[in-house]
Amino acid sequence: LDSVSSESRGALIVLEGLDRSGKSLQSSRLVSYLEGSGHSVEPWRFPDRTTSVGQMISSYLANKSELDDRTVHLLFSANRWEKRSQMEAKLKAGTTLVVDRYSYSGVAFSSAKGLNIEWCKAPEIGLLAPDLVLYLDIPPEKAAERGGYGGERYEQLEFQKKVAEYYEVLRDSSWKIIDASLPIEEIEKQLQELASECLKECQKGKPLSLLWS
Ligand code: T5A
Ligand code: NA
Repeated sequence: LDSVSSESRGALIVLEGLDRSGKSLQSSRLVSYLEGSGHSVEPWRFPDRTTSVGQMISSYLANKSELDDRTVHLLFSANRWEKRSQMEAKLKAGTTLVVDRYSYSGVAFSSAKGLNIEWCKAPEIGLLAPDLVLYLDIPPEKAAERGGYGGERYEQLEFQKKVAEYYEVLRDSSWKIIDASLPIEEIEKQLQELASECLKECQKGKPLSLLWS
């Protein structure tokens, strides 16, 4: 007999949404919830600003450096590729990853600048596909009213409206759309239910797949 692992893999759960839609807040709450339910889980985020590629991105986002649009796009993508093998190893070892932004941010933000969407998707091909994308849906005007908005390069209303349009184009069957203007606790509850369902599917043996399919 094949020694098929009886241990189930972790789930790749991604949070997406406009700037200030509540992704970071809900990611950390979801991680706490899953930990509390006895799962092995880690919070991840992109851009991962701790790597040298991530530092270039961070300086660009803070308007401390200028970079060509395509160059920045490829850096964001490279930042995911440099973490890919670690990501796969964690998932296969049974750890669930709750990831704050992923390839959908990469494509939506760069397309909103006017880059061709197929060109933007190309470098993401072969990265791990999320099992579940939790999209925090908020009107751009409402997000703009929230704390801290306006600090970084992309935090401008007109630009965020374009990003929202591209997010809509990118939706696929792994997406769940959550009304992000609801109270924090209500959103939290919905995410807990959706994540729990997703974990069950993964435990039943749902295979990992790759972008974009
Ligand atoms: N980007 C990213 C690309 O262009 N390409 C890529 O490939 C990737 C990965 C940095 C930028 O990079 C771009 C996208 C971004 O513009 P980031 O580091 O994730 O990305 O951005 P941050 O500035 O850290 O985070 P965001 O602006 O996206 O905010 P969040 O995480 O969505 O929102 P959060 O949780 O910090 O909440 C914002 C505020 O709202 C309140 C919170 O308390 C907080 O004050 N809030 C609520 N208020 C009322 N009701 C609710 N339900 C609330 N939920 C949260
Ligand atoms: Na955030």
